[in-house]
Amino acid sequence: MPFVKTPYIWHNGKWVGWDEATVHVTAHALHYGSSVFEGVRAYATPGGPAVLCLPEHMQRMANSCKIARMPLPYSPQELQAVVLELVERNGHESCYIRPLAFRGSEALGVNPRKCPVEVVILTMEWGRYLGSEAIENGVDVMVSSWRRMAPDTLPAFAKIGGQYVNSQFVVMEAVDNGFSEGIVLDVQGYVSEGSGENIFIVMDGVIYTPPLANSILGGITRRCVMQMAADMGIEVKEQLISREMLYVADEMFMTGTAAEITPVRSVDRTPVGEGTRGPITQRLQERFFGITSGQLPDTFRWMTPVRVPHASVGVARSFDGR
Ligand code: PPE
Repeated sequence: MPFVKTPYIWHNGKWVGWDEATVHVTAHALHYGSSVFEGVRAYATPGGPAVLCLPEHMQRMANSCKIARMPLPYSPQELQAVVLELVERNGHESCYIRPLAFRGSEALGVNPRKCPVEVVILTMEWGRYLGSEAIENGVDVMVSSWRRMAPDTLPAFAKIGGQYVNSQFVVMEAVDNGFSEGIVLDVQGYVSEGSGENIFIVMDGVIYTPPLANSILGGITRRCVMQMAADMGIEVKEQLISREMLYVADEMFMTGTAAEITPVRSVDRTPVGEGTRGPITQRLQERFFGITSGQLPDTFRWMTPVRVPHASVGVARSFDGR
C-alpha cells in the first residue's frame, strides 16, 4: 500500500511527525533483519474505531521478542495504550497498525546484543490485502516452489522481520506467474501457510488447518475462525494437510489481519469446489465482518474501542538492549 502521511508516529516513547520518524543507515535491523513486528487492524464501528484482538497482538509481539532474545522495553499493556492513543491522534475511522521493534545503531557484526532495541508504532489506511474483489470472488493461488523454513532453522511461530525474506520470494513468484498468492509447503512437503496468511480447507463439512508446529505463524485471525466455528457447531481439525488435499477440497480460504478472511477459488489453476466462495467460508466471513463492524454482538470480546481516555506511555525509556 502506498503511504499517506499520518500526523503522528510513536517512536521510543515520543510522538513524532511522519518525517521525523527516521533511523540511521547503520541500524542493525537493516543489515541483518533483526526486527519483530505486528499487524493489527482497527475497524470502523458505530461507536467509533475499535481494535481487533489488541491484547493478543501485543502479547504475540512480546512472545516474538522473547524468542528473538530482543528485550522489549515496554510491556504489552503499555503498547496497547499507545496503539489506542495513536489511532485516536491520527484521526482514523479504520486503519492498519504496525508495531515494530528492532535492533538499532551501535555496532556492525551479526551479534545483535550491543545494539539498542527501538520500538515504533505507525498507522496507515489499508484496504483489501488481496484486491477489492477478493473477499467475494476469491483469489487464484499457486503452490510455491519455495519451501517454508525448517523448524530448526528459523522460528516461524515468531513474527521476525528477517523471516519475511522467505515470504517475499513466495509472493514475488506467485505474482510473476499471475497468481494473487503462494501457498508454501513445509520442509517435509506438507501444507504450511501463505506468504502472509494462514490456510484453511473445508472437506465434507469439516474445517482443516495445519497445526501450530507445522512452520506457521500462530495467526490471530486463525484463532478467531476457530472460535467462530466452535460457536457455529462446525468441527475444526488441526492436522497435517497434504498438497493433493488442496485439489479436492470443497472450499478453501486464507486468514490474516491484512487478508482478513479471503476465499481461494483456484489452486494451481484447479478450481476449488465450484470455483467460487463456498458456503462455510461465507458464513464465517459474515460473522467476522459483522462483529468487526459492530453490527453483530462482540460474543468473543475481540474489540477494544478507541474513544475512551487512555493513559499512554509518553516518556522515552532507556532501551539498553543487553
Ligand atoms: N502467516 C504469516 C506468515 C503472516 O505474516 C500472517 C500475518 C499470518 C499468517 C496471519 O496472522 P494474523 O494476522 O495474526 O491472523 N501477516 C501480516 C503481515 C502482512 C504484510 O504484508 O505485511 C498481517 O496480516 O498483518
